[in-house]
Amino acid sequence: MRLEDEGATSPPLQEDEERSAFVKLDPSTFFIRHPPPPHELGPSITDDEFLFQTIHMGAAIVDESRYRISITGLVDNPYSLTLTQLHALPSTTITAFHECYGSPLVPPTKALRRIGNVTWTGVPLHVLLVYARPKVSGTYVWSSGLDHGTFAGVEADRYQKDLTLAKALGPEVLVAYAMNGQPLSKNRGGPVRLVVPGWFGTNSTKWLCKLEVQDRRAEGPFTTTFYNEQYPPDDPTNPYKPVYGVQPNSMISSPEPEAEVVGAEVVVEGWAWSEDGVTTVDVSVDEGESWVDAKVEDRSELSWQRFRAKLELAKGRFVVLARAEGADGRVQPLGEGRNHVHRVAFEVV
Ligand SMILES: Nc1nc2c(c(=O)[nH]1)N[C@H]1C(S)=C(S)[C@@H](COP(=O)(O)O)O[C@H]1N2
Ligand SMILES: [Mo]
Repeated sequence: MRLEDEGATSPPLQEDEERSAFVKLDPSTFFIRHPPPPHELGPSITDDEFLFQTIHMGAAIVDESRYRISITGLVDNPYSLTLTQLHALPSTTITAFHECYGSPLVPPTKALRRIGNVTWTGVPLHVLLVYARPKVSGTYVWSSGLDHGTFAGVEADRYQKDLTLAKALGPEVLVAYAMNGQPLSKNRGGPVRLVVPGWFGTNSTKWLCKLEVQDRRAEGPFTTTFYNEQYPPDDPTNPYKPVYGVQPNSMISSPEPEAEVVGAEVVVEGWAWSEDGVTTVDVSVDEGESWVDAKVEDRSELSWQRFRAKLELAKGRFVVLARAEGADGRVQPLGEGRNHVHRVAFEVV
């Protein structure tokens, strides 16, 4: 089915009509499921049960029979889609890393490695947007979820995010209804969520009910108070920047912490990722005095990339660290930063 076909779309909705599909929140407040430690994230595709979850105000239970996604704003052809209509459109599957930025309430100094790598299936956002015919004044796309409530004492009538129209038109951005081949669960954002591969998870709005073309950034708390970064903080010359693209990052999945490795040859393995892909990963056992170049697999779609280095080591205790360089030339910091290098202590016996 194509959007142009008869019966493929539904009429535009009245203001807030899409919200009638909201039933209730469960859980009804902030909820986080932490990822397992890096050495348990060895497989290329992360199982749902190993993938972190981040929910600010509660998870929306959605009445699928009432579900409508509204495509509106600065467009010449506003319309809406039922779930059946969305499912009938040609779909795409893409493999991509999925990373949470971390708490927007504290300065971004510590690495959390709230990360996984999964496949998403859905309808490319650009297909839905082009059919709506954005006006030339349109520069952003706002996305809204069916959840609402309070986060960190701030009330929000919806979870609302934005992305630049340029990113929104990229082939990788999906209005998704499946992850790893399974329908999206409630906590994962089902029945439908936005997925913005290459950008931090916060931009991938769950329980998606509305897409609007606009001529400015969204004005709710999740794009102004939260996830609008000024770092270092309190420097008036330092502008606020939206939390969009993911910086170069990596983590070591093997050896695992406190491992006893037998023999002189130690294989260091892990994952590296960044918005534009990772070109180089270097490994060091002397806090960056000297480096060994790891082999990095080519990027496939927006997947994380495996790296592997073989080290010849004497017996004793070591701390290994890995540092990724992105295609844009940025490298992970050794010290402070939300993408600082991962260190693993182990022993050669
Ligand atoms: N509607 C809605 N979408 C949301 C959130 C939310 O609280 N509400 N959390 C965001 C954040 S911060 C992240 S990291 C990802 C997490 O997606 P996951 O729980 O499927 O891993 O969803 C994003 N989308
Ligand atoms: Mo997040």
